[in-house]
Amino acid sequence: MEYKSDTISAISTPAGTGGISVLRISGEKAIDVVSEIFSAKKSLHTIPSHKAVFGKILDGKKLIDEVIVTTFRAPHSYTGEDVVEISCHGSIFITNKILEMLLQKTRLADPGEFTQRAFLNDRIGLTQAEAVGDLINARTRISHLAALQQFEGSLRHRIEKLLDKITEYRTILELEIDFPEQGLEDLDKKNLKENLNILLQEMEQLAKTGTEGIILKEGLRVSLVGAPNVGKSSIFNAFLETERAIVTPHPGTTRDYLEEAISLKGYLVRFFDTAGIRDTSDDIEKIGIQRSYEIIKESHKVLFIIDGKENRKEYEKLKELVESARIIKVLNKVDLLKEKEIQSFEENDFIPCSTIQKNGLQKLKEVILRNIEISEDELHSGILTNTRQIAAVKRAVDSTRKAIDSLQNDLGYEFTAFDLKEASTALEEIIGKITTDNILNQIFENFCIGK
Ligand SMILES: Nc1nc2c(ncn2[C@@H]2O[C@H](COP(=O)(O)OP(=O)(O)OP(=O)(O)O)[C@@H](O)[C@H]2O)c(=O)[nH]1
Ligand SMILES: [Mg+2]
Repeated sequence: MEYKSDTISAISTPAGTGGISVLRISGEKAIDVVSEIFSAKKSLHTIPSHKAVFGKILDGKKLIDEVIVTTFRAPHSYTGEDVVEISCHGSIFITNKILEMLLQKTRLADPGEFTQRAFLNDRIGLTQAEAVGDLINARTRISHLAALQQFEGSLRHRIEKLLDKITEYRTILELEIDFPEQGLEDLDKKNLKENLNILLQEMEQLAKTGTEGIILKEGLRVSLVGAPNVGKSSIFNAFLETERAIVTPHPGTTRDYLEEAISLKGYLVRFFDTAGIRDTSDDIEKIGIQRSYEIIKESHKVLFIIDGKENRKEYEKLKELVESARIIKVLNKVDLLKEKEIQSFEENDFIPCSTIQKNGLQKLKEVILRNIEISEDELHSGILTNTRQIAAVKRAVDSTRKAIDSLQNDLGYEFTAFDLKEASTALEEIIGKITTDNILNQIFENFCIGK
């Protein structure tokens, strides 16, 4: 990627009014440009790096604000270039006015451009750069932990270990290709095969972490589904602990789906309350039900709710849309049912609850989190958290499988070496040893301006 070394500036704090706002300027001219509009006891040029100074921002002779300015001189800054940060009063007018003044001599930063420069200047690795975006977006304890782990380099270490192994096996093969007369002993070949199989397992293990990693970051999607009036919206409200959805005794109350997120034991869980599923001639309700189906298909978990009737037809329909493993069967309104009736549903794996008596909801929450809880040990060892990383590891897995096949079928060591090189390339892409403009654009376009 072509490195643009011009000086950039941006507002780094969110748009709106706050106690303070921070503007950031990075590049060769950063200190010069700020000096021109900043007046303090000493010139910015003489102030040591990493020191904050108090002064005034002036537009000509007109006072705009009293501010604190901090300089970070290259290479000891976030981007590796000269960086200046201006903390001003958090008024939209003041912040925009200062930005406008800066933009007369600098360019507005692209989204993520500060972090992109940090990467291009070797201040941080690629997985770390991605983690910066995740850190900013982390909304719960676990997503914060996952982002922090990646930022600290856990994923990079895990990938580097795999790469070391591949290099070792490639060296053995290259030696054999260059000096065939020495001949790989049968024992060595068997050994190599075993090692490649272990490597494959380790890669598959890593690939598997991606599903959980994405859930940690983007949230577990849980939909509440069932016939009208069974209490979907009531359960939705109970989880959120607010009266978010309208609840009435009339079937067909919820027309369009509602989405709200909560943190369950530190996990981000996104609940979707949907329109009750039934045959209807009402056009609006039909569209709502169609949307329910779409939500169901994209859910990680589906709570199939009934209120004492079998609802066999609805359940069969649901099974056409999602695999049974994702369905959690719930029997609501148990306050209206007899003990015997409840028992027979329990025998069929229904979890009993009542939003009126407020029981069974705790158990439901536990079942929702089942199978997605990730141990902190696993988090520390480095997990995949986005589709780019997952796709690359899958390519590495495929290439390693091919390498094992070619070795098994005696196709020639060149083939095995070639496949292993492919596996290496795929893994190197993840940690940024190999990058293309495409990869970088994909990573940084999701950032906000000012980071
Ligand atoms: N007895 C009893 N009534 C309940 C319980 N949960 C909900 N209800 C009542 O059942 C009725 C329907 O509840 P909703 O939550 O609106 O049901 P829904 O499944 O969202 O219905 P639609 O939006 O029409 O599909 C309301 O009158 C609720 O007060 C419960 O645990 N026990
Ligand atoms: Mg409803």
